[in-house]
Amino acid sequence: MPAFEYRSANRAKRLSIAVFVAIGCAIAGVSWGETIKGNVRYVGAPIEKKKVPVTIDQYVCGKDKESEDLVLSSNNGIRNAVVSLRDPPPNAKRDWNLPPAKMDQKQCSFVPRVIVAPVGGTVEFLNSDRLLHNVRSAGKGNPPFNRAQPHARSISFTFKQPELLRVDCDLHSWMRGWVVVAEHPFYAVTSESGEFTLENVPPGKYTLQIWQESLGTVTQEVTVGNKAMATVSVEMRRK
Ligand SMILES: [Cu+2]
Repeated sequence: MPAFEYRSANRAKRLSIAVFVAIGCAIAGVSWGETIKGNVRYVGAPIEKKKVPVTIDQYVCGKDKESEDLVLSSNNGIRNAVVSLRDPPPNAKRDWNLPPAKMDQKQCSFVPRVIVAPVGGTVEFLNSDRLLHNVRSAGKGNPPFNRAQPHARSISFTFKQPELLRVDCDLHSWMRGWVVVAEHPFYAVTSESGEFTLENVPPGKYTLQIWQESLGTVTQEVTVGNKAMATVSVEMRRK
């Protein structure tokens, strides 16, 4: 076989193998990206648990509430920290599939306290308590809102701009929630034990941004390779 034909045949063979693997992965639902798995941990002086004075509506809210602005697991895993890629890969999908974001009001707390919603997505606020709450937020990129919310009424808002929004209830001063309006899919909220997973991240070097409402923001570099799962341990402390 002449050299040229041989090279062409080889190239065609390599191409067909690549196409075959790509189709195989697509059928199997395998993505090309990798997973970043990690945990966010508190380091520093022990945190004293703060009590929140419940002055009204104790029949629903309870008499004693613990502050939820920094909740740690038994080994100092930080709950409700938001982990994201500061510089997402190019062409990061804007309209990704997230289940509809919901934030309930239960026993006079926002549950979950921290949620992520995509830009253009809707957040539904609920009230499971048999009393009146309200939901108020003074966003800058998104229109501010302030709506009374009787029991069992659902109120939905759509957010058009990426922003970190604080949500309050004016009737119960301790109530606080956070809506993270995200412009790309690489966001995660840490679990009770401080763990998080970011999936389908293309190989590359990234800066992780980690935010927690009472500890602020820290960053950490992470490299995602072609094979192994990237694991990260993040430490946060009081500033
Ligand atoms: Cu309330």
